[in-house]
Amino acid sequence: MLIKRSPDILPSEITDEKVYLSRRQFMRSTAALVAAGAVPSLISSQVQAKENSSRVAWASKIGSKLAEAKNSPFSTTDDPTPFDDILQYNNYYEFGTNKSDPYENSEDFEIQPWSIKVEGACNKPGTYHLEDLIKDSQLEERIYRLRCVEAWSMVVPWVGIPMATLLKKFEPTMNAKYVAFETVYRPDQMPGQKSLFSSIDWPYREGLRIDEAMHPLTLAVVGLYGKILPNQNGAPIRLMVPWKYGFKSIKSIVAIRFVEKEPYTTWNNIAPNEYGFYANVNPTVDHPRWSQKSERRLPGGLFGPKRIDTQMFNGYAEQVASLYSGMDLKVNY
Ligand SMILES: Nc1nc2c(c(=O)[nH]1)N[C@H]1C(S)=C(S)[C@@H](COP(=O)(O)O)O[C@H]1N2
Ligand SMILES: [Mo]
Repeated sequence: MLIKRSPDILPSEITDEKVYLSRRQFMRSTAALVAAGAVPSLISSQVQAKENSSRVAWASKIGSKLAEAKNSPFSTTDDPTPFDDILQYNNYYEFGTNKSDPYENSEDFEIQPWSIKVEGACNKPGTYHLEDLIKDSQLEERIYRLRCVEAWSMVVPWVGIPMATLLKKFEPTMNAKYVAFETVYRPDQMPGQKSLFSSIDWPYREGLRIDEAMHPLTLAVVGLYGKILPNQNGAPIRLMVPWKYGFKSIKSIVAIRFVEKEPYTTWNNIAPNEYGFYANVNPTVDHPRWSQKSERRLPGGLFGPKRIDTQMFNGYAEQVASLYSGMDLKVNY
């Protein structure tokens, strides 16, 4: 996601395979790979999400619902990535740009009380307490592949409700062609939002076409591995759109807006030629600076990173390809 090269991004993430292999001459030993974080599962022991009183309060509100989450037929049979890796290898620039920063810096982030402001083309705008929005809904566990635009991927057992179930509560009108989402702006708890070097115009914003937002695969996530979402993964509520690059799946949502025109979205605004509004996972359309044909699946193996082919729509083509029929996906990347 970075515009300029930064040492925290592994060559494997941002360069094509050929350049990557030649750079690897310099860091061939397993020790060097471990130090560089290429094999996170080796360096992480059993860590837990860091707790604070607001998290304990939230867990006491929805813990029993999480425990009753039902399995979903939409889950992949790919091996889930270990909890440790999901907790410590994150993109959440509000807490810093290194992969371990969100784990390190989000301990004091407060997730209670939490409300969401709903605006725009709907019959039920207003400010809603999060618990009121999910208390009547059955939670589901959905094991999804997550493919970052940086060419790494994980498999995550999310817990949530269909985004459609959430959005329908607000009764969107015919003018709701898109849905815009916004992350909380709280610089006192989010050091990245105070950084003078940030290229992001806070708050982080994302958006979907209404049919994408209402698609049965699109999830409003409140949990992970059966627990409330860790702060670094977007507590207390985030979006998950499994067929799109990870940056679409915005974290810690405080605003939902139904709009008529394609909304402002953070990465598209920073570098429109690199990060499209659609951002569908597509191995046939390379990022201008690296290939999207394959990805590094976390965790790595004992002897190095695990590279696998990237699938069209991240493997969800059967369910979502029809959303884009007639569209040129090289133009609408
Ligand atoms: N608010 C916010 N949401 C965000 C991001 C971010 O920096 N800020 N990063 C995105 C990117 S690039 C990815 S790959 C995923 C990572 O989710 P994870 O850390 O839970 O694996 O979150 C996305 N959502
Ligand atoms: Mo990402």
